[in-house]
Amino acid sequence: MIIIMHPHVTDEEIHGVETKLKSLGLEANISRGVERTIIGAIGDERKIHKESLQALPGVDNVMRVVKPYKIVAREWHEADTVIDIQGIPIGGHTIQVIGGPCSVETQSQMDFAAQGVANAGCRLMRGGAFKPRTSPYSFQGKGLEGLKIFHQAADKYKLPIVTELMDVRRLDEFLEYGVDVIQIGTRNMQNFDLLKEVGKIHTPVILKRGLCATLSEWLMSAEYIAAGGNHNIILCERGVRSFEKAYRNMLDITAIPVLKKETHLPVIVDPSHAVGKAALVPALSKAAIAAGADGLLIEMHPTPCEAWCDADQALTPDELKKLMEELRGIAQVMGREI
Ligand SMILES: [Mn+2]
Repeated sequence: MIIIMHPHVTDEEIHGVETKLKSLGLEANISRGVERTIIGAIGDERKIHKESLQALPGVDNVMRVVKPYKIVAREWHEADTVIDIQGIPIGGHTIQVIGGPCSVETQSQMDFAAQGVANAGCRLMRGGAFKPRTSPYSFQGKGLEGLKIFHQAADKYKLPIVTELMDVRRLDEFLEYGVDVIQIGTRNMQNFDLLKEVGKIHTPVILKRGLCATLSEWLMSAEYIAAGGNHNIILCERGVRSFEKAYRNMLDITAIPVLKKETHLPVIVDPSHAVGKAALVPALSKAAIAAGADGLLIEMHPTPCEAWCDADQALTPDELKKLMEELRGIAQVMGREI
């Protein structure tokens, strides 16, 4: 059961609902979003009479949500959620492409990358300062210095920055350095402590799908963030592990329309990490838009063959620009724009 409160609810009204639930032997999970406060009733729901809660001050609606994920479920929120990132909407009519290198390397590399991203018509930029690498001997990222370099490059073109948070102890620094979108990577999709912490802030979060995660597990992870009060969640399909060796991962295109049915959250696709080869990125990007994705996360490097990380899958600035032009055609067919 979820209790959706009025937009301008008072603390007293929230407390009233909490008290009522407690008197019925249930616990209340209070999720204070920017726009809405949603109270989840935890416990034996059979004791609750919907009407008695509905009548409480401040209550907008009471719903029984059958799904294990509630706040992120389409069941209670029919309309698509549109997330605002420094004035750039994700999840609405316009498809957003987030471009940039795998990792932050040097100031000039990031300057050229930002120029390429802006020139291609992308409105957000990606780049990793803290890198989750399979081998401990691989390059681990530039760390906080990388965030500074990233901002300096992206600010020139007013591109909000997207970067991965791996360690909960870095969250304050991420906020201090003005990270616009926090990415939770595939390996951390079920790092519940991390999810709970990003649930306490309101910075938008891109939650990537785990390597072997089912859609239900993924949505439960999103629910962890939402339950804490952060409703600004963007799901990112990035390929799942399969038996196939010809490419890096298998992009689950089917996940896009299924997620669109299950959740009101925006769904974006990362074709670069899915396929792992630059030449195949355009085909997957087009397929993703055609299947209903709200955006793409694409790796682009000023000189891919010199990239310190994921060199095989990065597009050149020219290739990104060409792809953006092709994607505009697909978006138009879909009744959308880029
Ligand atoms: Mn990468």
